[in-house]
Amino acid sequence: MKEALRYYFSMKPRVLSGIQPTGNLHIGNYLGALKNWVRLQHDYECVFCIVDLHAITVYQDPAELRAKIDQTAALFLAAGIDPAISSIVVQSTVPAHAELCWLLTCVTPLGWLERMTQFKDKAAKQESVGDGLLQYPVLMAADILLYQARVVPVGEDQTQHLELTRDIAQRFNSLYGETFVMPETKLPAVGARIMGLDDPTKKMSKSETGAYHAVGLLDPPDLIRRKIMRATTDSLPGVDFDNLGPGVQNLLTIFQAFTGWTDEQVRSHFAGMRYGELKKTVAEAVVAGLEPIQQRYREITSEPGYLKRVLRESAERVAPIANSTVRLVKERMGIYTD
Ligand code: ATP
Ligand code: LTN
Repeated sequence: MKEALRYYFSMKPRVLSGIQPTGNLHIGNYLGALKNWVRLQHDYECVFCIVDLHAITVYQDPAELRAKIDQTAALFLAAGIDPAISSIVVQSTVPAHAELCWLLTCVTPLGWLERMTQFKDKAAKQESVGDGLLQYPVLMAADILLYQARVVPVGEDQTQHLELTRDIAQRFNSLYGETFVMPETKLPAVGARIMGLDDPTKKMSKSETGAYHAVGLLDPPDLIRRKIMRATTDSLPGVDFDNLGPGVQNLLTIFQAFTGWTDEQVRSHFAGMRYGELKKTVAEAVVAGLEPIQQRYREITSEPGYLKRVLRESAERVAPIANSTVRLVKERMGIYTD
C-alpha cells in the first residue's frame, strides 16, 4: 500500500476539502460536498479534513465537540472515502494548519475579512464576536494552501471563501515570490445549494435547530419520511415546471442529486404530479440513498480502534507535505528555520 500511496502523491494533482464537526451532518453536506469527494478520490490525491479548529470559532460544548469529531470522521468513511487512497485528517492533529494560518494572517488585510458574508451573518448572531470568527477564512486558506491543493470541492456557500484564498495566495506570491498553487472551486453539478425543508429560502445548515429543517445522514427512515412529508411547498396542486416554487424545486433537486436522473427524466416523471406523491417519491429516494451509508456507519463504529488508526495514519502521511510547505513559506518570509 505504501508504494501505491507514493504513486498517488507523486502523480496526481491534489484535492483538499473540509467539514466542521458541529451538529449533525445533513443531506446538504452530503450532496454539496461529500458525494463529490467520493467521486474525485480516484482522479486526485485527496486530503479531507475534519476542521475542529474552525468549529471552535463559535463556542462548542467540549464533550460534544469531541464526540462529533469521531462521528464526522466515521461518516466520511461511511459515505465512501477510501482511506487506502485518501487521507482523512483531523485538522488540529497537524499543527502546521495553525502555523501557516498565522503566517497568512500577516499578509491579509483586515478589510478583506470584514467583507466576508459568512462572518457578517455569524457575527450578527453572537453577543460577543471572537477574533477567531474573523480569522476563519484565513485558517481555511491555510488548510488549502498547506497542501498546494489544485481543486477544492465545496458547496456554493464557500465560493466567497475560496476567492479570498486565491487573493491571499496571490498577495503572498507577489510579495515573496511564486510559492502557492492557485486553487479552483469545484461545485457539484446538482446539489450545490440544498435549501432548508422548513424554509426553502434559507440554506440547509447544521447550526439551524428546527426539528424539520434538515435530513440528517443518520436519521432513521421513518424520520426521513416524516421530515420530507412536512417540507414547505406552495399552494399549487402539483408540479408545474413553468411555475416552480423554491420548496418544490428543492425537493426535485434532492431527488435528482440522489438518483442521478437527467433533467429530462425528472421533467417527464414529475410533471403534474401532486405534491403528496412527489414527497413520497423523494423520501424513498433519500431513504434508499442513505441506507448503505448508515449500514457502513454501524460497521465502522463497531470496529474498535479502526477510526483512530485511520486518523493517525492519515495525519502521519500528510504531515511531511504540510511541514515542507510551512518551511518554504518561512524561508520565503525570512523567518528562522535552521
Ligand atoms: P454550519 O451551519 O455549522 O455552518 P454547514 O451545514 O454550513 O454548517 P459546513 O461544515 O459549514 O456545514 O459545510 C461543509 C460542506 O458542506 C461545505 O463544502 C459546504 O459548502 C457544504 N454545504 C453546507 N451546507 C450545504 C447545503 N445546504 N447545500 C450544499 N452544500 C452545503
Ligand atoms: N469553511 C468550510 C469548511 C472548511 C473548508 C476548508 C472547506 C474549512 N477548511 C478547506 C474547503 C477547504 C465550510 O464548509 N464551512
